[in-house]
Amino acid sequence: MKRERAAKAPVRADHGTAREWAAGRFLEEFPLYRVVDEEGRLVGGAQLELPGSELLGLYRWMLLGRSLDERMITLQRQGRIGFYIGAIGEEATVFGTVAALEPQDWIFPSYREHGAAFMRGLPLVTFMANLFGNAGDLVKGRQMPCHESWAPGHFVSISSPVATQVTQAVGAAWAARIQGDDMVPIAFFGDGSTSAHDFHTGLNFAAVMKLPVVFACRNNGWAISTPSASQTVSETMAQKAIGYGMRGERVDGNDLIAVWAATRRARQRAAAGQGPTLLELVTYRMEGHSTSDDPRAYRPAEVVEPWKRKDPIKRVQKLLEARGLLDEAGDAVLREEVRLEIQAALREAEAFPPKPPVESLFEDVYAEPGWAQREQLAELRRAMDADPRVANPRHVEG
Ligand SMILES: Cc1ncc(C[n+]2csc(CCOP(=O)(O)OP(=O)(O)O)c2C)c(N)n1
Ligand SMILES: [Mg+2]
Repeated sequence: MKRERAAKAPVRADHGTAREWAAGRFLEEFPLYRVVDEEGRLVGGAQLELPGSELLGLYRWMLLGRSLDERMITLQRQGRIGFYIGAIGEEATVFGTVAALEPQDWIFPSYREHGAAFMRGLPLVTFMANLFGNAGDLVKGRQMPCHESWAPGHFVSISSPVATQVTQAVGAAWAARIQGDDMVPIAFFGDGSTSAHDFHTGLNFAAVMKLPVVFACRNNGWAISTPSASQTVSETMAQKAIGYGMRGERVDGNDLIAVWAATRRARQRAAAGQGPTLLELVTYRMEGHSTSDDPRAYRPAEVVEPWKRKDPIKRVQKLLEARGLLDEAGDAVLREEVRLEIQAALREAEAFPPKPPVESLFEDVYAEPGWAQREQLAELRRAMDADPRVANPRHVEG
């Protein structure tokens, strides 16, 4: 009986009528904002407002982000770490946004924005120690791997529950308003996250209260195996802003300069008391959702092909070359620098003891451990001394 039901085609809503009604009107209302085309040329009269040195710096960050993602995926395949989730192909959405913020602005990341933490000073070694869950892990194994946090850089913990970042950032914006702080938080989330209730609750509240906050929706086409066309009938994500009465902008998410300029506008509006902005950053998830996913199960390889030509890193490279800021030799130097930086960090991160000390299990609950924690720790130590399998469940006698 069960098998019969599974064999049937899934029930799908008929989106025809809604799509006919929309028929391009929102694409017109929310044109894709772009500054640099795929060949690295400025689009129709656009000005490059970002100074050359900053652009070169951002290019290096993007190279680092890509190279790190590739290396960490390999590490997972080698069995040296358990899990990784990165942003291959989406680098412009991470580095372009954060570059446009002020240092005091809090970042509420989803799970692909590691690059934002690095820009705010998180050492690569500390990031990697979290991947290993070893003694160098700042959160002492209490988070998932690849879920770093970096309070000194105003970077809230990476969190997997989707869209929770939206309501959290809205709360932070409200607090900033009450305290009179010049602080504009940014919330990162994906296209799939726009179906979660936190997205709607957060956007509505932010608009009603005219809060200083930026919503960065990375529309990478997929929510694990669900394509965005099955996620929503809206032609764009940006148009969802209309329903809440806020400004929406659709941006080429593979164009670093467009992302930077749109974020800067949104930040300026927020800081000037003009309320929140929903940015739709149109990009593409080039790899699987995470190392736990195999996109070959649901996505033909051909659909990825056109996006290879839109690579955000190649685009900046071409722009830099056209402006005489980079040549082949300079590019090779940068890539080698980044490779060595990652290699050195990896060596250092792997050298930490494999586990945080056992007493860390009882820390961070109270300012000072109480009698109960002290007794539990003593009991655990006795048990560990009596039987090595307590400390290392994989320990085999003999
Ligand atoms: C509240 C909640 N529901 C479901 C999930 C399971 N889940 C993990 S990732 C994901 C897809 C999210 O897609 P999207 O928002 O487009 O982000 P992307 O992975 O593409 O960056 C889902 C549904 C979750 N993490 N949290
Ligand atoms: Mg997505």
